[in-house]
Amino acid sequence: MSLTLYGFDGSAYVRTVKMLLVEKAADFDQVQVNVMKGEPHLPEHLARHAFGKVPVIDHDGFRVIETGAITAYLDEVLPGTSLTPDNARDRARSRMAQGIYDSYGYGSLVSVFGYHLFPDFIGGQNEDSRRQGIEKSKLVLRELMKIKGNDPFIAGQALSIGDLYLAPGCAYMSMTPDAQQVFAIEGFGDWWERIQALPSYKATPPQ
Ligand SMILES: N[C@@H](CCC(=O)N[C@@H](CS)C(=O)NCC(=O)O)C(=O)O
Repeated sequence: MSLTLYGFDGSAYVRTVKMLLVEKAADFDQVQVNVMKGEPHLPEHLARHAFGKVPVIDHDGFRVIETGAITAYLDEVLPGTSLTPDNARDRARSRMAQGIYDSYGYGSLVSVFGYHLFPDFIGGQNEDSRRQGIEKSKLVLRELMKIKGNDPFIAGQALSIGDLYLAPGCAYMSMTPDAQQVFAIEGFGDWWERIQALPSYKATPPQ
C-alpha cells in the first residue's frame, strides 16, 4: 500500500487529513506543497488539483481531492477506530460541522488569524474584514457548540471528522490576540482542552 499526502504542514485543511492519518496510525509519505510559496498553482500540482488547492492524496495510484472526500475515503479504507459516527444523527452532526466550517468557518477564521499571522497571504491587513471575521467566527463556534451540546465531542461521545475540521483553524486562532474574544463561547473551552490533549493534535504542529 502506498499513500502520499500532498500539502504542507502550514495548511489547516492538510492538518485535518494528517490528524486523521495519525488517528489511524497510517504509514504515509508527505510532499510539502507550500501554499505560502504559491506551489499549489504550479503546473505540477494543478495536474493533481485543477483548482490549485491542498490537500490531495494518492492511494495506490488513486487520487482524491477535497478534504471532505479525502477524510471520508481514508476513514473507510484505513484500519483503526472509525471517525464516522455509527448512527444517523451523530453522522449528521459531524457533517453539519464539516459543512459549516467549509461554508462559513474557514474564511472567517482566516480573515482573523491571517490578519495577525499571514497578512500578505490574505492581501494585507484589512481592519473591517478582521472585525467581521471575529463576529462570524464567534457565530460559527456558537453554532458548532450547540451541535456538540453536552457531549465531549462535536458529534457525540467520540472524536469524529467534524472535530478534525475545526481543530486546525482554532489552533491558528489561538496564536492571535483575538483568540480570547473569539473563544469566549459556552462549551468551547472544554472542547478545545480535549482537542489539544489528543496525540494526533500534538503530532501535527503547523510549520
Ligand atoms: N475545498 C478545499 C479547500 C482547501 C483549501 O482551501 N486549502 C488551502 C490551504 S488551507 C489552499 O490550498 N490554498 C491555496 C490557495 O488558495 O492558493 C478542500 O476541502 O480541500
